[in-house]
Amino acid sequence: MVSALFIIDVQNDFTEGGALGVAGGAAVAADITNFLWANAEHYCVIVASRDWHDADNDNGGHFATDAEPNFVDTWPVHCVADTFGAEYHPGLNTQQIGTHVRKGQGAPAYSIFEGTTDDGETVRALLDRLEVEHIDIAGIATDYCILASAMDAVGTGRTVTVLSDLIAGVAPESSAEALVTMKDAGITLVPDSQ
Ligand code: VGL
Repeated sequence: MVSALFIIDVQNDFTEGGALGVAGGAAVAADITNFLWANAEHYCVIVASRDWHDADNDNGGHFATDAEPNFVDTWPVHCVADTFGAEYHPGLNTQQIGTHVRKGQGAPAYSIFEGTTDDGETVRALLDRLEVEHIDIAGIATDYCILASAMDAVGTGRTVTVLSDLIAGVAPESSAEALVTMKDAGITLVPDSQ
């Protein structure tokens, strides 16, 4: 089986102390690094995404500028391109990441499939070119970018597994709902606590 690993948005702003810090984010970075030591060789490609928003606009209403963020579809300013908050968390070892995807320039982009690689390729084209059959997914945030990326991944007709020990969510309730939604869509959770 030809498998890819997606590492979603393990960035300073999505970890503790960041603009949109998610509890458990730093642990996810460290745990993915450990996972990579043991498992990186099983993947034909390891793809990591970063939210990469514009500094000079509200990114299509994604940043709450006139009101308080609702933490559902408006957010504090986060992951502005070329800032510390947009960098990968230092606990994530990026050595084995072969492909870097950036998304969200001027618009909300929860799914890795909305981004492009440093070579300008879409994620869909990359997967097709490498004849990827299966995708494992880890990272942040369970209830937003993991959910959107996993649903798009399964929508390409591939089998998808969310590594549920290697994810962290914005809110407990929406994260639990996201796991159910993913499972209902035929996505495998490993381990499966649902
Ligand atoms: C995300 C909220 C806003 C995520 C991105 O990475 O899940 N969440 N932007």
